[in-house]
Amino acid sequence: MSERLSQATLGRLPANVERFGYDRRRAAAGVVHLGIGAFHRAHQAALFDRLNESDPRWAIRAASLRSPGVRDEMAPQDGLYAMVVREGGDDRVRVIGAVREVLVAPEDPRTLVEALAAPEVRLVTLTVTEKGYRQAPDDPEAPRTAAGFIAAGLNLRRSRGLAPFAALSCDNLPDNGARLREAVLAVSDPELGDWIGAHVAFPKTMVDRIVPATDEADIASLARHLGLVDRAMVKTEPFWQWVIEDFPGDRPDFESIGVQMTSDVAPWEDAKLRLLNGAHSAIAYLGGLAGTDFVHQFVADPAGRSLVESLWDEAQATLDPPPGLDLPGYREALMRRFSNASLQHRTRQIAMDGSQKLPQRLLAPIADRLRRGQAADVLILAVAAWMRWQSGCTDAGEPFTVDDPLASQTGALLRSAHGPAEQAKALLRLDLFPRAMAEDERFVATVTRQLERLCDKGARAVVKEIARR
Ligand code: CS2
Repeated sequence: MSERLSQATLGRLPANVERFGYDRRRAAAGVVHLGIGAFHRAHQAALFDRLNESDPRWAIRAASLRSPGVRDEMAPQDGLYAMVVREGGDDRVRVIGAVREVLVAPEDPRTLVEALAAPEVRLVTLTVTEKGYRQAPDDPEAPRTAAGFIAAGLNLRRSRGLAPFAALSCDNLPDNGARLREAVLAVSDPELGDWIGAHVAFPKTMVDRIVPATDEADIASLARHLGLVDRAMVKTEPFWQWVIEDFPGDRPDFESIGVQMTSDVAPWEDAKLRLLNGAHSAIAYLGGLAGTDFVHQFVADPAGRSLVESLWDEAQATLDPPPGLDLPGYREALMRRFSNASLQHRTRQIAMDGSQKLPQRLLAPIADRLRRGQAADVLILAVAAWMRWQSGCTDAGEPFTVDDPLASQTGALLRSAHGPAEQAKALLRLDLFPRAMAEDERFVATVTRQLERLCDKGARAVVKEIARR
């Protein structure tokens, strides 16, 4: 079987496959999305697919800022793909029609700038991952980065007398709106900067849905179900959440699709980053070192589960939960989400780009606890596990490539040091560690002790010891 899912083959889908319920050709493309990965396809695009049923102004023109991979998968399918929602051996499949086309920025930057300046565009959204916000300054005349494209698009709109769009960062960073605004202003000339300052909204957002990378087995099993091949499919869990700082202007009726609009995203963001993502990173490094392939396997082991609960006890005490967030209930739901065995979420996937993730997930709650004179042994153990991960070797001696923008730097620092104490000290020189923390004696002593334990006994034994405590 090799025939693809597409507009022409839609009619052949089995009856139990749900599909978009609006006329795609008549929907206006009110959104440009930068960075079309699996997360976007399973979160925002799937939600806007619902939105278009009542207000067909929110089709998406998406762009890849780096490679043509996603475009090459989606173009032969007319932008269609299936979202497979998995839990307990039960798969619900919906074909999503919200993505109109995929542009590849490096192939044709002008077309993307023109797309950003199209009159019907009201909203520009981004998922460019954490490292997308730390790129070198860009040139709006020949943009390469998300910030560069946004500045160039806004500049063109201003010169044509068009209203600006709102720019919505959907990446897992605290204060993501302010970071995006800063990055865009850094590449704008003063006049454009003033216009942006006066007219452009950069709302803060919190996004949540677990979306493991699709593999060939997923594609093959969906093909058996659909009778058609879909190389752009995504798999995900039933849960999703999106909290957006409310903003003025012609925006989608977010409330109608279940998005939470608020004046204060920060407490939602902190809870999600420190509980969900913090635990994810701990599982990624401790599990990865121990040879545990999947998140659900880590929490199926009582010792792993108890480690996650201890980490949450430490992190939870640093939170100031927003009204409406019941932390014990949130933790219980999270543990259920992590236990979802049909997702097959790889620890290696989460381990990626740790240097960009640690500050908001682990170092921020550690700093809060140190400031209050509280111990943070489990959070610091997770940092030590990240340090050990930088050696590129599991506890069983299996080598792997450290996938991180700082990998060559961390590799060099480790090679210059002998033994865990020197290694910890060397890595603490990296910018990602706030100076006050790198010089805090309690922190240095604890991270060194935890790294020594990991090197001596291996991650699995250390996790067991902590569970027995
Ligand atoms: C994960 C996140 O890969 C990772 O770093 O922690 O992608 C996580 O699955 C999402 O933030 C869930 O919303």
